[in-house]
Amino acid sequence: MSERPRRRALLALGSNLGDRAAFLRDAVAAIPDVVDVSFTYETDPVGGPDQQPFLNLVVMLDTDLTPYELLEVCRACEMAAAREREVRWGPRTLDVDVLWVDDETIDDPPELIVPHERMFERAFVLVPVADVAPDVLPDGYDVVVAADTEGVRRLGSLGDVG
Ligand code: X6L
Ligand code: MG
Ligand code: MG
Repeated sequence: MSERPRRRALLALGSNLGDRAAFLRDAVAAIPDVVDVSFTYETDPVGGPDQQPFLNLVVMLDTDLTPYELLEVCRACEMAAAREREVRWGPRTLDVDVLWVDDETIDDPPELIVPHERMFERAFVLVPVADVAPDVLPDGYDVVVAADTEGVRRLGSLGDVG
């Protein structure tokens, strides 16, 4: 029998269309094995066309799901939010990305790259990661500076937002 070890995984969630907090809340409720949720941040959009600010957060899972199974979880959440893909990097009701799975590296573009290729570059990811899993951040990374300089504002716990 093959083992299905439980491991820590991090997923990043973002929304900048419609009732942003409701899309995030519904997704967090639907994701299996969630053991921690970062604060929720309002963040200036990075890349893509001119668009509204995002709400971003990160969830931590203790899960035996594989990275590919986690990708399916992400896609199911986006489908449930009726995400439409029109403009590249454009506005979306819900974006869910696999950021990190302990002891896993996967390089299978465009399907799946773990750790996520942009996770160590974007304050809208790094700041909430620091809430739930600061040990995965690059050595010496200064979250406070990143948040101040890159348009990331802490709103509070997801339950209090909206
Ligand atoms: C040069 C080339 C500069 C590419 C930036 C960065 C593209 C990030 C796409 C880039 C570049 C992305 C979110 C967002 C997006 C989000 C906020 C992306 C994909 N998603 N901005 N922009 N939050 N604040 O979740 O991450 S589009
Ligand atoms: Mg994304
Ligand atoms: Mg995505």
